[in-house]
Order: sequence, then structure tokens, then C-alpha cells
Amino acid sequence: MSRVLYSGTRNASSWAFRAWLALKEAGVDFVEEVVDIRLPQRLANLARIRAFSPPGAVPVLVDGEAVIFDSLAIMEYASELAGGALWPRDLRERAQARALFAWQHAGLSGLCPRLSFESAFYPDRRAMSPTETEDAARIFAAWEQALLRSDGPWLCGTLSLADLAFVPTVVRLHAHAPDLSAWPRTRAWMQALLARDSVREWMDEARTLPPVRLPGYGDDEP
Ligand SMILES: N[C@@H](CCC(=O)N[C@@H](CS)C(=O)NCC(=O)O)C(=O)O
Repeated sequence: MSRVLYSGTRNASSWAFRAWLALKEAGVDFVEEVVDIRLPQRLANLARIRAFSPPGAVPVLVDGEAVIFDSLAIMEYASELAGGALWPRDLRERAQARALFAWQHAGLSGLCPRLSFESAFYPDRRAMSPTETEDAARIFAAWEQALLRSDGPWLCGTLSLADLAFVPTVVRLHAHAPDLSAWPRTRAWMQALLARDSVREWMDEARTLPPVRLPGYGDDEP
């Protein structure tokens, strides 16, 4: 097997989670090397990655001569290896899916920055602040609108990279028990995503690890 995914610590590496999910859902064969990105070993481990991948970050997929860094490129590659299976066939649906995917990849307009992926695994999770509740409402409304437009079950009809890219966001919002009564399709979509075998496999391992504490999670508004 010449295809190696350098991924990251299960409860601290949301970008690696996305790339890993796309490879799994596309049915691509790969071996995985989990890079421990927790301090203090993080710096030395990422220096090893920088020796062959300029950003010095995970995920990186090495396939023969190709060094594919950045989750977006890996996810696109996974879909292409599967004949484009992870994008909608319809041109306009595909464009909508790419828009959602790009929004996520560009940082989701900075929504809920303190509700990190890591925080989803804290045993003492707090309630969302009023600002976070407003932020979350924006993204729930966007998901609901996409699901209404496509009529589901996924954001753009068939399961696509747009759905998979949002999984870590779904994990971190869901862990903070939002009231989803105004967005019934979003609630069903989130549950369907969290119930997928691929998602459960990653999350089950993530839950076995000690929580990775990040500063700024406290319940005071910034
Ligand atoms: N845009 C990159 C972000 C990758 C990223 O930030 N990865 C984190 C771990 S999830 C990392 O390795 N950070 C180390 C660093 O940036 O120094 C991607 O989508 O792959």
C-alpha cells in the first residue's frame, strides 16, 4: 500500500477528521499514520511532517510521488478516485455543494470560535452563550434552507463533500445541546450524519482520549 494518510489526534484534529471521512466514504484504500498533535510533542511531530509537506500540518495524503496537503485537496482527490461519487451529478447542485464546502473551509465566517472541536469532548461542557446561540442559528438556518431546497436527505441531495466537511461542526454544536426545534430537517440531518459508521468509528476512538484543553472556553462572553 503506497497511500498513506498522516492524520491527527482524534479529539483535536477536525481537519484530519474531514479528510479521513472523505477517504472512508469514497471507499479508498489507505493506511493511516496518526500524528500526535498534542503539546508538547506537537512541535517535533509537525516538524517531521514539514520535512515533506510545506505547511507542516495534518492532514497530508502521500500517494506515490504525490504529496497532497490540505483537507480540501485530499477530499477532492478521494471523490475523484471514486469517479466523482462525493459530488452531486447535477451541475447546479454541485455548485451549491461547493459553495457550502467553501464556506466551511474558509472558516464559516468565524461562527462560535470558542466552541472548538476539542471542547466537544470536555466532560464539563457549558451552555452556549447568547452570542453563540445567535451564531449557531445562522448556520442552522443555512443548513435548513439547503435541505429544504434539495429535499434531502443530504444538503445537496446525495451525500457529498459538503455534508462531510460539516461533520466536525455538527459534532461541536451538537455537543452543546442546541435547541433545534425551529430546524427539524437540520436536526434529522445532524442525527443521520452522527449515526454514520465512518463518523462513529472516529468519534468512538476520540472519546477514549483525555480531553485536550484549550484556553478561552470559559462561560464569560468575550
Ligand atoms: N487548511 C488546512 C488546515 C490544517 C490544520 O490546521 N491542521 C492542524 C491540525 S487539525 C495542524 O496540523 N496544525 C498545525 C499547524 O498549523 O502548525 C487543512 O484543511 O488541511
